[in-house]
This record gives sequence, structure tokens and C-alpha cells, in this order.
Amino acid sequence: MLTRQKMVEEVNRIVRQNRNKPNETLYYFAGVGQTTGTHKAYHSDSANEPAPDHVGWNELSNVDYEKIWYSDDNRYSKSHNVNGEYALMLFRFKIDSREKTVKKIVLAFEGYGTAPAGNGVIIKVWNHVASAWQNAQSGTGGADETISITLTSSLTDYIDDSGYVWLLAKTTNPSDGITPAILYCDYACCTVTVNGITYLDIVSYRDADRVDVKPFIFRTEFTLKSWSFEDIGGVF
Ligand SMILES: [Ca+2]
Repeated sequence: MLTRQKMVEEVNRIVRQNRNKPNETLYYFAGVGQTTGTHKAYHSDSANEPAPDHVGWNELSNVDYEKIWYSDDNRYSKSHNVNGEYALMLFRFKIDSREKTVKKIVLAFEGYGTAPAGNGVIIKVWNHVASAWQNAQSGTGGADETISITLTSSLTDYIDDSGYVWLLAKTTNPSDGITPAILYCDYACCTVTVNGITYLDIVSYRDADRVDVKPFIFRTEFTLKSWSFEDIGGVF
């Protein structure tokens, strides 16, 4: 009996790991702080759009990291008051999947920007091959909205050699030196979809012991539900 209990527990343990997200992984900042080695967030101010390795990026403090942990209307804000310059943020997501297995990346920023010439925020993703910020998306709100970038091709151009995907956010308009440009961020995340992952769950199980033989045969039947493999063509 003890053995059977352990078997059931083990099957449940394995299945649980495959149950929740068939082939999608959500990366976000919950629990991240300055000592965390995976995801990172930075702020800056500039008239331009600095590359991820620019020295002008400053990492968020632990207190400010907590403001972007969840979509909970607790927002980090970056205010900047120099004529012609923008308030900016930079997000680094560490992707666990091997880059050649990735088939879709969705980057999302929840927040907004304000500036004397108008509200709005612009987001872009870093192409490390072209060394350029690309795929701009924008919002025009003066209150929280979620803006996203969806990538489905040339994905290895957007996952750098360290497995990082970089997202830039900036106010659409700059400060005029009298009124600041302010960038507000409630939450940011990155969803990665990969090829070739199965989905498995237990529909039911029942004990079907045979006690008319000696020794008894302890038997448990599982009914499983799974999604099939996707053909990944042996490319990696
Ligand atoms: Ca938040």
C-alpha cells in the first residue's frame, strides 16, 4: 500500500510539472531584486534611445522593483525634467528555453507616460544582431494601458547570446524643462512560446487490485490526457 501511494504521488508530481502551461512560459518580476541574477529593470533619461549596455542605465532599487512585481496599480515612476529629454525604462528578461526552440515572444508593458506635449508611451525590443531598437508599439493614454510587441520571426535576433530579451519603454514626448516627462510602470512581462512540448494531465485513476491470486497484485489504472508532440524537424 505504501508503495502504491508513493507511485501515485510520483505520477502526480511528474504530471503537475507538465500540466499548467503546455508550451508557454511567463516571465515577470515578482520576487526580483538587485541581487537577482535573472530579470533586471533599469531607468534612465535621455534625448535618445540608449542601447542595453549603455552606462546611463541605473538599476531599480529593491523598493522600486516591488512596484513592478504585479499588475496591482502600485507603479514605479520615472520623472525627468530636462528640455528635450525623455524618461525611460529598460527591462531584461532571462529566457530559459534554448533560443532555437522559441516560436513566439510577446512583450508587454502596463503603464503610461505624461509630458507637456501629450500623454503616451513607446516600447521597443532590442535586435542584438542589428544593434537597434525595433518593432515599436505605442499607447496614448494618461492612465494604465497594456502595450505589447509580438515577435514570430527572426526570433534569435531578439534573444542575445546570454539568453536575454530586452524591452525599452519611454515617454512619447519629452520634457520641456518646465514640466517633467514622467513614465509610469505598473507591470511588465514576457511570454515565450516554444515548439515541441507535450501537455499531460490525469483525468482519473482507480485502484484495480487483484486479490484472488497470491501474492496479491496491487494495480492502479490511470486515464491520462495529453497533447501530441509538434514536429520540430531535428533542427537542434
Ligand atoms: Ca505594480
